Amino acid sequence: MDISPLQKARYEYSPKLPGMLRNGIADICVKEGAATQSVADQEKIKALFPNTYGKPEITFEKGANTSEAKKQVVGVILSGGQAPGGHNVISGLYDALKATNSENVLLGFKGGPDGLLKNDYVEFDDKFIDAYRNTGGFDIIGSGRTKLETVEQFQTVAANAKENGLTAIVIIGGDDSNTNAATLAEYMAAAGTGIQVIGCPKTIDGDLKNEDIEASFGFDTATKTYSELIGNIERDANSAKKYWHFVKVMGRSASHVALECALETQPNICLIGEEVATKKMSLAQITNYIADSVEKRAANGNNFGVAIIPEGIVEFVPEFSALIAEINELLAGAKTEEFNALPSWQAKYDFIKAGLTPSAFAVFDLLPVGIQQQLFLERDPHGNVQVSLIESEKLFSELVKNELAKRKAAGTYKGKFSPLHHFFGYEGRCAFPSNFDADYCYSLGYNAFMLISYGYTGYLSKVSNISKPAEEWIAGGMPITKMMNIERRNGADKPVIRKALVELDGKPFKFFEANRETWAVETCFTYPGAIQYYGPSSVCDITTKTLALEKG
Ligand code: FBP
Repeated sequence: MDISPLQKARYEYSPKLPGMLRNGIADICVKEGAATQSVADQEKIKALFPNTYGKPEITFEKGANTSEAKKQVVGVILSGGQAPGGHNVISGLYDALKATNSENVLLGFKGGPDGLLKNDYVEFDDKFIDAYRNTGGFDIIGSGRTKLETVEQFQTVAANAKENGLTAIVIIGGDDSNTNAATLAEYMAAAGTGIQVIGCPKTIDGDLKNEDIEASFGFDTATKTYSELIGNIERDANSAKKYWHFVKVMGRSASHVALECALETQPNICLIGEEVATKKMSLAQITNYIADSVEKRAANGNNFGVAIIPEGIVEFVPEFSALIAEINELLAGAKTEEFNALPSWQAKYDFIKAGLTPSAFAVFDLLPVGIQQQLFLERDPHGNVQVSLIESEKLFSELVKNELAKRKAAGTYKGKFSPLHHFFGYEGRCAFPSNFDADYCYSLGYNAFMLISYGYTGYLSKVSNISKPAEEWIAGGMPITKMMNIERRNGADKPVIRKALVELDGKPFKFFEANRETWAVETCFTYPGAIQYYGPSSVCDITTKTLALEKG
């Protein structure tokens, strides 16, 4: 098979492990910390996880390995959206497992949780693993979004695991997948299967983060990839001086990705969903905020700029989420068919006008027709508006265009406004992992095996102190229940890992806030360039600005 020179070179890259894991398996001992408690709702979580709750934090140290010598057969899955570094979690896990005992076995279950349910797996060997080391993507075994949450599913997983002689399962996923890992671990313990379950923190969104998990893997590479592209666009904008670029970036509800890209590239505008929600900003306020920047820059002769829009922004605009709730009601059940049967957009528009409250209709009427139609056409299997498909980059550029037209008529704005639109998401999810992600992921996988060999279950593989060089990283584990609280999901109270949104009093946001007024008017663009894999460590091994600010 043909491979690129970079792919070939990356196969040969040796990921860096935390110092305490570097001397070889025989020299890794464990230190248990104090018992833990969940972040909230302690009594409820304890009652739901009687076998796995309250366990201690784990740290690995250099010292004689005292783990039980037994053959391990481990199953691994990749779960949810792709994130750079998943292949390295698997290679780290494989290397630790084989270094401990060459008879140990690693099975990769295909297509995410479905693989565990359908008993569809491959057995890894050196040749297989070597073809994926330090590469992006999840194509080694694929991924999937099936939720593992019912007792029937757990029974099936347990039966398949037993059939294959599994001693442990590793789930590589985000907050939902690791919530499932905790529930599966509890089931396995309660049923006395002896099968351990360990999670690894993945997601480019950066929202699986807390006082224990400093970053989810993939965030570093994905944001560096988007920042490279945004920096290139900024340079193009500053060269041509004729376009305003509206760039939507992935990240689901949280705005960590948008904020990190803004810290890396210093655009004129970056919206932060969490701020919009806290300040209860209206569409008009957001529009005016962007239009002010366009107007001020035009007054200086700069009819160009760059605005970053987080994927989940519209959900955070209170009037918009109220509108979406009304639309979902309006088209509930059979009414969708009635609506779809209407002969023209005008007839549909009249139906909408008659069905929405005046305040919701006023918001609807403000939207560009393309977005209005999107709200009614793109619907999920339950008939709900698919918020993530709303082209918010186009929504805001249209609203700004309309506002500028008014300002032009009033004589306050004399510039030219030519918007262009971009959406960066899938471009970053399968990039070759940065050295940071390659090292971090390999360490998470290696460490996951150490947790298995020392008999732990219901733990998240934890590697901390990651803003420092890898030598100083600290390897260990944290009970997943420590990160859990009770939240309302689909009309029921559920134990879930608390999602981390952007903290408005956190250092990354504060830094952005302190600078954004200047960035909005002046041209302060910075150009991060492509991820560098080789060269000085000061260029190749740098972590995100978010992490540097949080830990600095
Ligand atoms: P995870 O939360 O599973 O890591 O997925 C992240 C993500 O990339 C989001 O940023 C994005 O909204 C979503 O996946 C897209 O999902 P899909 O791959 O199903 O289109």
